[in-house]
Amino acid sequence: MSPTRSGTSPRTRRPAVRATWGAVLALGTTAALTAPLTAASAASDPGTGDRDVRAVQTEYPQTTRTLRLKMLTETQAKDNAKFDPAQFGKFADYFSSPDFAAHVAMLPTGKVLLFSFESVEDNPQKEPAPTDVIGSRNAGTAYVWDPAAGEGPAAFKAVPPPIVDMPDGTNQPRPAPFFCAGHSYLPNGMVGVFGGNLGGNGGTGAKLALVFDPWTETWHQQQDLSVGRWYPTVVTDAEGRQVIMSGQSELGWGTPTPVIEEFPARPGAVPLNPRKAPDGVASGVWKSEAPYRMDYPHLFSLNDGKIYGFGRDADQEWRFDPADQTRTQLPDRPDGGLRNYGSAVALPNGTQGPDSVLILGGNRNDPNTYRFSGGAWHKDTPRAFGRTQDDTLILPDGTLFTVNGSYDIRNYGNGDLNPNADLKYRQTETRGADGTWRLGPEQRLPRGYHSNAVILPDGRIMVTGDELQQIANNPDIKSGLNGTIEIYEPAYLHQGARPVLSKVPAGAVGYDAALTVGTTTPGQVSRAVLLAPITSTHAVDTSQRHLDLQITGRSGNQLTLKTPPSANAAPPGYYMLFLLDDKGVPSVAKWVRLAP
Ligand SMILES: [Cu+2]
Repeated sequence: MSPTRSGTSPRTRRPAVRATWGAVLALGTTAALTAPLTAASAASDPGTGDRDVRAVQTEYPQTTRTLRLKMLTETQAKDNAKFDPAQFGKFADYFSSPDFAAHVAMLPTGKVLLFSFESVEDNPQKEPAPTDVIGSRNAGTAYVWDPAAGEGPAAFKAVPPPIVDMPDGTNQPRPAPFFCAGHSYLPNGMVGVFGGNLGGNGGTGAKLALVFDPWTETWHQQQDLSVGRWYPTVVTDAEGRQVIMSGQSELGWGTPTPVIEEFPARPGAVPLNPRKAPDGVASGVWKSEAPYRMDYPHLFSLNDGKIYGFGRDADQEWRFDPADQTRTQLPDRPDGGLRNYGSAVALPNGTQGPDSVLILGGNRNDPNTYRFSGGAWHKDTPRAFGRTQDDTLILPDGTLFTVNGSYDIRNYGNGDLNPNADLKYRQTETRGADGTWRLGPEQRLPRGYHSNAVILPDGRIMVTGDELQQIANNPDIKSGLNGTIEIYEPAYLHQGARPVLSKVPAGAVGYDAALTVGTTTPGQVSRAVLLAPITSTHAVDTSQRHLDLQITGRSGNQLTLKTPPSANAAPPGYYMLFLLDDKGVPSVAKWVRLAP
């Protein structure tokens, strides 16, 4: 066990509790799902008589999955009946997906990229990820989901990563094992994915560098990074260069790399052309380092053009300057402890772009939130309870929405690799304009480790991820659809007629410039908001960003807006433009590309 680990790693620990769930679930009560279980419950298993099922399915049969999902569905409906959709929004849909979606990216085509790995387990009481597996079973998977196509297998398209021969000594080609990598957007709207898993040694960093082109829906391999990175973070800076920090190196778990790299290497130009994907492009090493003890730091490019890096350890907080590649120490986070996989967001700041960051989850015992602004930390309004593995999204109206969460890695409150969840973590929570939080409707599936959520251009929220719960509650384990997606409709979608954004310019728009757009509801528009798309994993989302745009002119069905003042305020790339009415109800967004 490495000293950098808290001792709770599912990668190295076996489950403390092994139970068969059929007998327990047959009781058909919520208590059965929330009570601690013992081996004594491993009784009459309806799956054991079936000679065709694989061993793992015998250990955890379909009947168990079906009953569990039924119970979660029923308790969700019952508990959510008290929430008025016009006040709290509602969970509106739930359907199967072909990917676990440990990683997601909202694409400027309107589709969503989902990627993860081939699982090595159908039994959710065992580690499902091929983290320690060496050879071809350590492989990546990827799909795009088209929300316009709804649900069902035809709404998804497989977009597997390139076949690669990893340097693991086996000579076994496989789809690139890019899971537990880091990612952010290139300024041309493509997704850069860096790092991955080489297998063995408790989690070993791969040097993979890949770019996904959302228009051709193809992957493009770049030159290897200089070090392996498993659990790195990537942020796009104001120039549009992707800065890559941390991650366990090619030597294995417990060897986080301090090396900072950027893509593409200087002096190469950043990719600005949406029709041209980089191929075989090199990354470059920074002159200063980022010596994070823990991986997946929260990185943000704020409106001073600097990168702020908030480590999970309270004393590992730094500011990085991409211009001269230097590092400056920031004050320690005041909670003084370790925050393990909680969310963080760069807070909306009018038309100027974010200058502060809110650190939220990561400590199940601490409901407080911590805001870094003006060079100092401030204890901010608490949520209802502490949770880890949560995702917090900035909605078009500037409110924050927390979804997902659990007790610890692969732990839902009843021990490692025990899918029996403390159901309080299913509750969503929203931070309103007054800065206070309130609990809202609950999601169907508890989703912890590897959970994700993105805001769709139509304002709905897609919730997905967490292979362990998706396996434990799969409506048909033989279907090949391993994951699930749940759709949440925020309260703003239950307020009646929405403003309409009818037209935006086809080409790129510059900074501090006039932006003329069309609307068929000019009298219903009081605000214009740019929202950066979300690409997230492991509660890390460096990309999301919220800016108000000044409305400088109105003429009939045309509005003139003023674009952000500089690339520091909003790095070059694709943004969703929403028009909002005076109640905060957003239009369906259209994509706008900012370019220098
Ligand atoms: Cu992971």
